[in-house]
Amino acid sequence: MYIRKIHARQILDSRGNPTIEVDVMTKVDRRKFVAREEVPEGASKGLYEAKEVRDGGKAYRGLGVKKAVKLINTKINSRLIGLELKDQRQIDNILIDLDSTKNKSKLGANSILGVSLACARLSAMIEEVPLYEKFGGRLLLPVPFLNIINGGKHAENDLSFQEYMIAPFGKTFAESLRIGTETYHELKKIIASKYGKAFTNVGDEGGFAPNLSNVEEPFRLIMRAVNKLGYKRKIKLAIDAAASEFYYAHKGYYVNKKYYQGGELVDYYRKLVKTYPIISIEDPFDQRDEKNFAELTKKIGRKVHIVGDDLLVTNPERIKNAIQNKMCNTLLLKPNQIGTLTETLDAASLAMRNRWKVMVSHRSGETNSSFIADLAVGIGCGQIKAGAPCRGERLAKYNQLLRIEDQLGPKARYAGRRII
Ligand code: 2PG
Ligand code: MG
Repeated sequence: MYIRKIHARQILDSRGNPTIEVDVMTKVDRRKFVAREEVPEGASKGLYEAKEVRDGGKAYRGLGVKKAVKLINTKINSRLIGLELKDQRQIDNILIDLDSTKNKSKLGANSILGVSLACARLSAMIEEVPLYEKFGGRLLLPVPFLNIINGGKHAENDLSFQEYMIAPFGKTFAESLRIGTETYHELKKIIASKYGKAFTNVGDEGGFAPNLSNVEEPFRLIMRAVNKLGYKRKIKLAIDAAASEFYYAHKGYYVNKKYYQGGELVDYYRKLVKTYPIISIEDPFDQRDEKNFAELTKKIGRKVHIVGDDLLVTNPERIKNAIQNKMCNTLLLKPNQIGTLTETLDAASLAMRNRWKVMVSHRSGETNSSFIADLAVGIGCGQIKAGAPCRGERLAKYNQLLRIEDQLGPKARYAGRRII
C-alpha cells in the first residue's frame, strides 16, 4: 500500500496557538483510507531540540504555521507520493534528507513529525492492527506520572520547579489512574481549604497552579492528600524541575527566593529525596550543566531516576554522550524534539540497550492526539507522563491507555513496581 496524498492544515493547540494537522491518504481496492495526526509544542523547550517552522509576522503573534503547512502540501507531498507505507524508516529517511539540515530547520520538525506519525497511523490502519503493535516492543501498560501541581513556565506562579507528579502503583493501569485521580481531587480540597479557591486554578498541563514560591510546600500538600486517602504505600512522587528555566549564568539556580550553586542544589535534592518519597527527578540542572547531572546521578542514581529532557532532547547523539559520561539514567522520550518516529524509536532502544529507563512524554502545548499512549505501550518502557487527569488533551492519552488495557483483556500487563 502506498502514499497517495498528504494534506496538512493549520489548527489550534491546547494553549490556543497554531499547530499542524496532517492527513495521509491511501487507497485499497478503490476504498480510500485516511489517517490524521497533530503536532504538539513545548513551552520549556530545550536549546538542542529540532526546530519548528513558524510564520512570524502579525497573525497569531507570529506563531502561525501556514509556511509549514505549505511545505507539507507541496514539497513533502510530491516527494512522498508513491512510497510504500509499511517502510517507516524509508519514509523518515527521505524526510530527513529532504530537509538536509542537522536540526530540521528547513522543513521544520513540526512539519516532518506530523507526516511521520500520520504515515505510521495509516500503516497500522490498513494492516488492521492496533497502533501499539507497530513499535516492535513487548506490550506493557505504563505507570502514569500525573502532574498535579504546575509551576515554572507552565503556570503564573512563583514555583521554580515546573512539575510535581504522583506515580500510583495499583495492580492495573485503570486502578492506578483511579488512585491518582482520587488524590488529585483530594488535593484540590486541601489547597482550597488552606489557601482559598483561587489557588486551585489549573496550569497548562491541568495540575493546580497555587501561587506559592517555596518548592517544598507542594510536596507537603500532596502528602497530606495521599495520607488522608490511605495511599501512602501506593503513591510515589516525581518532579520535573526543568532547571534550565531557573538557571542564571554567574548567579546560579533561583529556588526558594535565593540562588543556589550547582553543588548546593545537589545537596538540596538529596535532602528532598530523604524527606519525601521521590523516585524520579527530571532536568535537575541546566541543560549545559553536565557536571552536576553526573554528580547527582553518582550520589542518588541507584535509587532515583535522574531523567534527561532538555539535556538529551530525544537525540541519539546526545544520549550516547550522556551514557558515556553517566550524566543520568532515564531518557524522556518526546517525538517532536527529534522530528521523526524512526529517530524516536532509535533513541528509545539505545537507552534501553544501555539499561536506562525510558519515560514517554507529552508537551505542555498539546492536541487530542493519543499517539504517545500507543507509543508507550508499544515500546514497553513502563512510564508515561501526560499531565493531570484534567483537560481533554491530557485525558486523550490516559483514556486511550484505559481503552488499550480493556481491549487487551487478560493479556494486558501493567508495569507497576518493576519500574522502580
Ligand atoms: C517538559 C515538558 C512536558 P514542555 O518539560 O517535560 O511536561 O514541558 O512541553 O513545556 O517542554
Ligand atoms: Mg521536562
